[in-house]
Amino acid sequence: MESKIGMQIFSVLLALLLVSLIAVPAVSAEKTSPRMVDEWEKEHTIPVEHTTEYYFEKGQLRVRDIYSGPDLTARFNKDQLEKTCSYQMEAETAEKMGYAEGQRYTITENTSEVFTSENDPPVTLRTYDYPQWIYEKIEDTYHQLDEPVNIAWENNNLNTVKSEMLDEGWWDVIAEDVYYIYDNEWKADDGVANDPVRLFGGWHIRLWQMADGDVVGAAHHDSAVPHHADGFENAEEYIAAFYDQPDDDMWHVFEDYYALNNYVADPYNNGMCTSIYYW
Ligand SMILES: [Ca+2]
Ligand SMILES: [Ca+2]
Ligand SMILES: [Ca+2]
Repeated sequence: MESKIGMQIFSVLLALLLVSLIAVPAVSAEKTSPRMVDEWEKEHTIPVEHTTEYYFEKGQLRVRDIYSGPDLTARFNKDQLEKTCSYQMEAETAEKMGYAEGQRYTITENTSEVFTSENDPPVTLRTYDYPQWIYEKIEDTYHQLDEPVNIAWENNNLNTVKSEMLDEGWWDVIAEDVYYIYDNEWKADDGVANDPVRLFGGWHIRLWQMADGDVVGAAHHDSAVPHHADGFENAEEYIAAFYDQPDDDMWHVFEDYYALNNYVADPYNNGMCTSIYYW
């Protein structure tokens, strides 16, 4: 009897935990931060209304993000910018997460976001060795995310970098929303994660091979589906440690080594990128 009640309490706690994971709105991280904001960023910051719609039907959770506002319309000549992501999910899981079949849930926030067009890429007054931020593509615009580049492999290649993660049992073919950096051109990421789906969360890094021979990564911990980053600094450390094991003779890890001026308050990113060398 006692254990049955125990199980029931456990189930309720689990359900509450899942609901609380979902109830955290997937809003952008804190904008007011000690980092210096470049002129280019200031010029491209636009006040917008951001609406997120969640809709679960027939084993699929659809998340639709819509950005709108007069400044956005004036700049891009569109009423709104819209993007939809879909996640496969059992009805039972969706229900535990608080999504009822056929029901629409909506969250709206007023925010200021950096948007640009393909031919108007980010420029910084100071040149950094690596890109600072990553972007999502919405229709034909690029939206700067509060997601930093936080690991760099000097003079290396994507497959060598990946091999240390694959050795840990990580996956190269994963479900992910493709994001971009600007490196003389807009480049799509190649992601690696500890779980291909990360239904209840997981570790994930997006990687890019840069034109100058370096590899850069945006490491984060993903929340449960629908994903948003709920950790940066912890993921940077967790992944960097794969290159600093007793048998990693050639790798040399310098934690928080390069100032990239991309501090994020929440989830915390200290603005210092970890540099990893191979020699
Ligand atoms: Ca991949
Ligand atoms: Ca290793
Ligand atoms: Ca760091």
